[in-house]
Amino acid sequence: MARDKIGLIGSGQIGGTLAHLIGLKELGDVVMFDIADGVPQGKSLDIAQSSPVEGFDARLAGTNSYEALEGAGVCIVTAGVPRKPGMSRDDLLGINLKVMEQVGAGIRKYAPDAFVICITNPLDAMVWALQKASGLPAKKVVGMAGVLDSSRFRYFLADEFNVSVEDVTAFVLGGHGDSMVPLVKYSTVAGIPLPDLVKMGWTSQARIDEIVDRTRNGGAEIVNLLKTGSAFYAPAASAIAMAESFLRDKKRVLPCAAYLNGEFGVYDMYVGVPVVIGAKGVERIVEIELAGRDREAFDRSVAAVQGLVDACKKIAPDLL
Ligand code: A3D
Repeated sequence: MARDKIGLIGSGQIGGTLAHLIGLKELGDVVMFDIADGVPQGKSLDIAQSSPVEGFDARLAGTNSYEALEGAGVCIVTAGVPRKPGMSRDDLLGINLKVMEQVGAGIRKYAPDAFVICITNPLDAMVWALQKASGLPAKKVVGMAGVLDSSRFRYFLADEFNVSVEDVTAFVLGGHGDSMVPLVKYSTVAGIPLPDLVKMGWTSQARIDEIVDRTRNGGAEIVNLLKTGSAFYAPAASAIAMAESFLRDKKRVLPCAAYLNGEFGVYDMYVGVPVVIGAKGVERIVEIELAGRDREAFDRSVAAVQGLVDACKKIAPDLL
């Protein structure tokens, strides 16, 4: 069987890490695309030259032309510009929206059957715009945020309890970052929910609240440490987990920004919810009952995403 072809649209910090991981995991052949001349070519060659040492077989190529994405089964999108000092959220939205329009057109033309994972920020609005611009079925276009947010939460919890990260599960809903909604009662250590662990004296509610807060600000903590740029190892690993579930039809249950049209009472928006990812893309949306404070927090998160989507609609009415 021929290897899968994976297109990486954007070859910056995350794009390079994605290519390296795809090679190490032998997930397929890689085409790195970027508007910056030489960057995708240089990074793909560098990673290809590591393959004899690491012992993986994959073809890696770099390009500045969308044509090279022809036939890609998966496209992971990180193209865009980061927010710079003095730039408002709306300025960033406007610039990256234009990028999503270009990327969407390229995918529609050369990789219309691909499973598309968007990482570009502001995530929930950009994945919405990318789906509209590409015209691909909504179940084939998802956003990566929840896997990263829940991985950060799991890591902090494992550290708190001094147990393996493998035995910690975390459940998060809602938009990316500040408005993320961690569902503490569905987050567990070996199946034991966090509220029970508080009762068992493993930790206190105050510590859990601190960990939730640190998770919500997980991206900003790294930006402050790095001074330039944002996190890229964990975001890349998270997108790879989603791509792998699609390519290997694993049907993993992962929190992703998925298109909702009625589920959770949300219409025509991408919001972070648990989904099953298999060979058909988003095969199922796991619609849990939300009540009380969880519902309120989710609604607040949805309202924040709605604000961004409304801004997109104003800037680019043709997308609708
Ligand atoms: P960076 O290293 O700047 O890479 C972005 C790349 O996009 C650069 O190489 C640019 O040349 C390229 N680019 C710009 N415009 C275009 C275009 N029109 N077509 C093709 N390529 C283009 O950024 P990064 O890799 O660190 O991050 C990529 C994106 O992911 C950013 O928008 C980040 O904000 C976002 N991000 C999201 C998360 C989430 O959890 C959602 C986490 C971390 C980063």
